[in-house]
Amino acid sequence: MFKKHIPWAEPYKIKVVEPLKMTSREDRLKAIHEAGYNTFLLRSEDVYIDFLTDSGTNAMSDAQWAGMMMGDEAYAGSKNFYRLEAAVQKYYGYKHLVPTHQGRGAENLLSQAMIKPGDYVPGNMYFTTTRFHQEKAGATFIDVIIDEAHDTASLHPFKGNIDLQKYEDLINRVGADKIPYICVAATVNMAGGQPISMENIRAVKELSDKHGIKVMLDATRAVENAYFIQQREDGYSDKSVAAILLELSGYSDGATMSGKKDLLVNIGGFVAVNDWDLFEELRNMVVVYEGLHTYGGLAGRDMEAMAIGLEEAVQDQNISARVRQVEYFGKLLEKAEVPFIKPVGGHAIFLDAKQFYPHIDQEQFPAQVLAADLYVESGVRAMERGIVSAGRDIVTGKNHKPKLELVRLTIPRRVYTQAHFDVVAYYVEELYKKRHEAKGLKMVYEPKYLRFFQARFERL
Ligand code: PLI
Repeated sequence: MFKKHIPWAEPYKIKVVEPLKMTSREDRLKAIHEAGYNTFLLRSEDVYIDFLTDSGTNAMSDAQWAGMMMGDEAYAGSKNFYRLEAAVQKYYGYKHLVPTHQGRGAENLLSQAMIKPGDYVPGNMYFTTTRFHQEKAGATFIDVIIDEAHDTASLHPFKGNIDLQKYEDLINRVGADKIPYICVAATVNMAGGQPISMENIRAVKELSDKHGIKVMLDATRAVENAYFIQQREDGYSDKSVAAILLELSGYSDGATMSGKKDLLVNIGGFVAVNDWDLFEELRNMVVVYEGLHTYGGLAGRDMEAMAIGLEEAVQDQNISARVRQVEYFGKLLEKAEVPFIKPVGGHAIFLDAKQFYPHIDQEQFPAQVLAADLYVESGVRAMERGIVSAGRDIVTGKNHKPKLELVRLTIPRRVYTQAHFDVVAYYVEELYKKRHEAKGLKMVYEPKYLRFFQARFERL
């Protein structure tokens, strides 16, 4: 265990460096204009510090790079698949593994295998790709997260918890036979990287079992969730993160996984389940969408790096340093009195754009504006997580209007040092000082699917 009063440091040192490019304000004004005020459309070469995402942006260890040389690039039965399968069984406890190229590949397979048109899938807030695949398979997504998750000021330690009453009400309203599974995210990305408690997921599993509903975990950042349980929940402070992770996933029947986050790789994912018949269906489908069931769209070397990454990710000192970097950054912003979601989550700081730019109407995309302005101010890239990301209702075509209008400053694992956080915090504060000057945007191009990735905007 790590005592709060003892200074901490990253449990690694730097062996290879990648130079960063600094640009002028003029360069950045031109770049953001050309990118249609969408940070997803910037060229990475035009970015100074890249806090767009923690997805696939991890720095791998020397052991992982060495493991990549051990890639067994056989079409079928690669030894790296069996190594990954064993690691997933050991740390998550699921019986059967189907690798996929990344998380949304796993979501596609699971949604198609489990959902019938007219079904309902409850979840603790939505994630963009997850909800998309559920809806594409014919389900209606129902948010059953606790109300505190929508309140940026609430200091609830487990804002990712499911509201059991909301869940039970849904079961009573539509019937358990219309609910193939509940999708439980650990941590909850869109709520600010907020964890679910062990007590809550245990209760969710009990209620689900009573009604014959499966519990499917979005395990993308479950190691971070396990760390929060160790730090915040009674009875867990003496347990290892690995032991907590195993107990947590034990309250689910399977999981989809984006290895690009917790598992310290640049590409990879999987779906893992306990039920043999479901596994058979997934294993059958993966050959259509991803590749043979022993590689699922990955090279052997990628599976090896993911297996080694999983072993590294669950080490207490590794995950502690990961989350404490985010906390350090949060403390700097707190000192600057910038509005952001508290408590600080596991992978990112989420600026509260509604409070940052209260004069910009939600229909004029305050979070999109803030992400663009931060880039112009500093070369730092962040991501909109508000009305643009929320998209449109699949039936009515109307904009979803999420309560949370956020800009996510996401921390890649093992990539940046504390000095980078000092720099980013400085620029966020500078921008906050001139917040009254900001002007809204209008959307001039809206893609049909997951619009936030490619939408274009103009200044009002
Ligand atoms: O990006 P993928 O396809 O490997 O994974 C999709 C995905 C599923 N669940 C959760 C909670 C995610 O955060 C997630 C991807 N997140 C991205 C890309 C992010 O920037 O947060």
